[in-house]
Amino acid sequence: MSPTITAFKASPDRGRGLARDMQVRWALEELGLSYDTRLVTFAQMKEAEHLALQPFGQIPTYQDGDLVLFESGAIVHHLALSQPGLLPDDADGRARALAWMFAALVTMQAPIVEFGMATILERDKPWFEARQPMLEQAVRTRLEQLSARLGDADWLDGDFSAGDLMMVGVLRRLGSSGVLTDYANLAAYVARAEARPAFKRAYDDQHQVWVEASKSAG
Ligand code: GTB
Repeated sequence: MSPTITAFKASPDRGRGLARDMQVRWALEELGLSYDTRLVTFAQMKEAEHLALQPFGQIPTYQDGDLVLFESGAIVHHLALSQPGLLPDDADGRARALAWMFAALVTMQAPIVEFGMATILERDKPWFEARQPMLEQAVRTRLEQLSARLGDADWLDGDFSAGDLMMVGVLRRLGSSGVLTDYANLAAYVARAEARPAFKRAYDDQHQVWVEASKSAG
């Protein structure tokens, strides 16, 4: 039986592939694994049935037989370990790919999400004008460091890995801010990842969910 993931019934990102089911879909596609998707509303995510899968009432979740997982990074790591394709063969290489996954989810994601959320939620607050440049600078500091490390390489450490998948998933959240365009090698890195057939399949599938949701809403 195929595993089942959960995703937004009507994603607030309007099908731009920014919700975190995207990384799980992408990993499944990279590995050539089929899967089912169960769509949930915000209300359903807070009900006991979903909380049993995801204690924080969020998507994505992953169910495969008796195994229930939450946290997109843990799900992608589990999938990457399950078969070749997203991690190097050698133990040291696998450890370094895991380090890049953590770097994406902790070091890069924290300032990027804080910057993005403030842009959306704090525009009318008295502190916005003073705080926003500081949040943007925190993002730029990390982008400069990442850009220096990537240099002119295609991927962060050898072949494309789960580390790149998670990193690109985080960097894509900067899309509408325009900040990424100041870092040419990072913008090219994201574009290179988005050109992968597995990314496109995952993107199209989650986009179709939003298309269907908007049809039934209208
Ligand atoms: N650490 C968890 C993981 O990586 O799995 C975080 C999961 C998470 O943040 N899930 C969000 C969620 O379920 C959806 S992805 N939120 C509902 C809730 O908390 O009630 C985050 C997200 C949401 C919206 C956009 N967007 O509109 O652009 C982008 C990303």
